Amino acid sequence: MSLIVALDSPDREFGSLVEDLCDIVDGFKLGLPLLMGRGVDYAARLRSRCNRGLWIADLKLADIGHVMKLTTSLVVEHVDAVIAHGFVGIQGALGELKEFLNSLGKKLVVVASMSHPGAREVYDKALPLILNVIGELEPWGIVAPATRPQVITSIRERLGDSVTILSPGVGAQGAEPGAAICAGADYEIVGRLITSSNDPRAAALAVKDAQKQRLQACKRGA
Ligand code: 3DU
Repeated sequence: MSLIVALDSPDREFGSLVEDLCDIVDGFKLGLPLLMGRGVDYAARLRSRCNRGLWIADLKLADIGHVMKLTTSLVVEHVDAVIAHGFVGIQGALGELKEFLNSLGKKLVVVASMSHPGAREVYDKALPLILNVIGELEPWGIVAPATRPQVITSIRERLGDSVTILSPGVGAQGAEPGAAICAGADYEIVGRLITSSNDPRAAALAVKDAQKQRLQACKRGA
């Protein structure tokens, strides 16, 4: 199963957690509070504890291309992929960022929609426009909400299999492990359910097990 762990808290020491989870997860997503609180060098220190899987800087960029490139350049050497918002569009923004990341052999992940309830207020209404941007830009990956699997399914139908879909919202935000994968996602992103556990390795293994069971059930059409 495909599991990426979100590390967000700036006042936690995540080194041993990363080491503990390294052989059972598919990567780590580093949030802005962590990167701002601990500094970008912390990303390198964490990565030295687990040099496998996909490492993502969740910068949630939404600016002109010039500034998004400046921000990205501060951390990009320590990660494989960077997350940006889709609503800023391509010209003078995501197009420049994608070119910059391509030149470094790094991946661009674009937010198509979000997992919190307020995403219905604007994001859901803007989804067709954002999908136009994504369809034209062809980023490596997109973010779509595990909390609303029907959004994932409609995005997968619209964009096809070539894009990688990463879905946050599992656990603390209410989605059950496996629901997003059943709906068409490639990875589920899980933060607090694992990082706040007394035994993060056992929590991650439980998520993987639940994903497997859910996927078997949805393949049977349950
Ligand atoms: O709720 P959790 O603790 O599992 O963390 C979810 C992570 O995914 C967190 O890093 C957050 O910034 C990110 N995320 C969303 O929760 C929702 C989105 O739509 C996009 C990213």
